[in-house]
Amino acid sequence: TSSLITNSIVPNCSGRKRQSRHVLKASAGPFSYQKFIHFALDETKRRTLLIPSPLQEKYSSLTALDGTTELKMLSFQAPKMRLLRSLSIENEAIKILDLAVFARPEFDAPIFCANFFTTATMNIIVLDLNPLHDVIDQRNYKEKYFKRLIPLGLSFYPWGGKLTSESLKFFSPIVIWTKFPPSQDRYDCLYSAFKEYYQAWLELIAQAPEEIDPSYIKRNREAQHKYLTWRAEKDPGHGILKRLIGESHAQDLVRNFLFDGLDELGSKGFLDYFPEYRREDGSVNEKRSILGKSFENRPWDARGEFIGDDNKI
Ligand code: BLA
Repeated sequence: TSSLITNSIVPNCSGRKRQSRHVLKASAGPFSYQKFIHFALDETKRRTLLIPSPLQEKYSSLTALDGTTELKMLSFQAPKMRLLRSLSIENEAIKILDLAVFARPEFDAPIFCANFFTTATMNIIVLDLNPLHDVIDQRNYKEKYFKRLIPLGLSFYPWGGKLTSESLKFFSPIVIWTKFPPSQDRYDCLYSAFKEYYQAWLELIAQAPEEIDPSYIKRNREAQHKYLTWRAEKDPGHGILKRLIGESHAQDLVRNFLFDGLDELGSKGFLDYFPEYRREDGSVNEKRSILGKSFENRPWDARGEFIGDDNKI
């Protein structure tokens, strides 16, 4: 593995900039997301009874069409957790982690979401507690879960730039949406942030009261179903999965593993939730965005107030 030495300004995790002579690994080589998964599982087991999900039997590992890349799947459930699942894909050239935890619909807790895509030249990072309900217009939901977490979101990460506007509705004021070139410092910071966000999420779910009003439970179920429907149809990772394991395996993995619950939590289809994607012949527009890309800069201020253009979402 060759490495190149550069002089760059590297932010540390606390947000202060410092000058450092920095070693950039020229390949995605020794770095791995496995310890992120281990951390999440260990911490969850410390706090609740985690048992394997029925999905585990069917989804455990898969070898890609190239004959070498392994896809590893883990899935669990717990008294308050409908599904904790991770997909990791690692080879010499790429490292991918998709880890999410969905509460049972009796809880309106956010969805833990870690999506990391790493190549030899670039990292595409989303780390968030995706809100189940609107945090732009529904003040009370934002206050309930995010008010005390706002300081968590003030880490150094520069905003990753324009993104499909639809995605923003699924993000919280503390979202870490960023891109960066390979750097050990940044991986270390990312691991710290992951640990903090995961602990914060575990605390939220531990404290979340169980809803007994059927209309609230229904609302939570529908919100989760809409989220699953969006991601099962439009998640940016799909293209890569198709290339790795072929169209039909990718479809199955996405619909029945990553975003499991589509068939149980609701019966609406993609176009019911996102009618703007309807084409004249009634099919779903394949574009990844109808609203277009926007938000060049972070649309949340340091107090967690939305400062983006509402018309864009
Ligand atoms: C890019 N991934 C992105 C982008 C976002 C996300 C916002 C920027 C491109 C855009 O959509 O405008 C992630 N988007 C999310 C998440 C949500 C969302 C988490 O709406 C949740 C609601 N990324 C992965 C995995 C792979 C992956 C598992 O998490 C591969 C298997 C790849 N993401 C990936 C790639 C890009 C990307 C290749 C860049 C390609 C592109 O912009 O289309």
